[in-house]
Amino acid sequence: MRMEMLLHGLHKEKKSGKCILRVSFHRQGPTVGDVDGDGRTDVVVPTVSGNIYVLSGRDGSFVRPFPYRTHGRLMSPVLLVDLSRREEKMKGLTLVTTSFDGYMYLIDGSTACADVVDIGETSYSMVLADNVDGGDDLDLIVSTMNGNVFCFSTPSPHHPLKEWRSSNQGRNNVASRYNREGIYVSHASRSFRDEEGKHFWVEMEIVDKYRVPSGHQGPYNVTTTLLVPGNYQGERRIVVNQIYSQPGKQRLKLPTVPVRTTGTVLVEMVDKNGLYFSDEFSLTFHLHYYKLLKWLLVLPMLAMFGILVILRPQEGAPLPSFSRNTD
Ligand SMILES: [Ca+2]
Ligand SMILES: [Ca+2]
Repeated sequence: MRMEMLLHGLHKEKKSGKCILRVSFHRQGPTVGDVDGDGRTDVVVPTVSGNIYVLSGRDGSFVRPFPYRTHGRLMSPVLLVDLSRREEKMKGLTLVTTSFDGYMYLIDGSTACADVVDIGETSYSMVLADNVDGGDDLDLIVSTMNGNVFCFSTPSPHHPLKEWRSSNQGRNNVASRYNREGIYVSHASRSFRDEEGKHFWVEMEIVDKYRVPSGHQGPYNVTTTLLVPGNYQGERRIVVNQIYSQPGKQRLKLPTVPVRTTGTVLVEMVDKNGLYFSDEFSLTFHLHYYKLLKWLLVLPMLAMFGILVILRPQEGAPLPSFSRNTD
């Protein structure tokens, strides 16, 4: 595919029989994913004139029925996210973007049918995806020029690879990771917990769905870092570096820190093309000891209260008197 589409000015020109699309970019760049769900990579290009083009990654031809036309400028990359519901077969991706007409568009990649949300504000930043309010559904985050941050819940279940937390996903990746390529920490490992032993396990999975002819994108250079905040006086960064040749599940042993603190485990992966992927989760160390202290205080109080209730004086009984009986 000709990368001349990254140049300025929106022109279509015929050069040696190839159609070259030139679009104007300011902040908005292309994003990559299988938009229509046919198994082939597509490139999504928003333009200042308000059009969203989808180009075939194989030959740069237009993927129909795109382009989709919004009624305002598009000033940010288009988020590509799988919004299929639970138990629903994934058909393609949903294109999510804000336009300067004040709407947020959710465009189905296979049909180009859109749902719009009236925000009434404009935005220069990409719509992001993450699970911010807990639960297990994916949320969409829109920040606007008026200074508002909107969070929209979706009916789609959350998966770490569906997250899109910054426009370049940490470094240099503009491709949708879910069902494509990435690394994530398993649900059991990432659930919030306290670690007390000498070591703990991190279970992660390297996903690589690239097929023939490109084949797998390995070897995968995986760096796992345990970050602890300043109150820990030992070695602040515990780093384990490993190179895997195949995708799949991996387990890794990390040492716990000897003090009561919080920590974050950051898993980073660089594939053979230098593309960067990351995932992270937080946990605590030795907090149960602290919880025990709480019970040490509360249990005697509860016991005393119970004794007082059982041994309370019968109603109508005279108060004990310590005055001398003079009769
Ligand atoms: Ca496709
Ligand atoms: Ca959520």
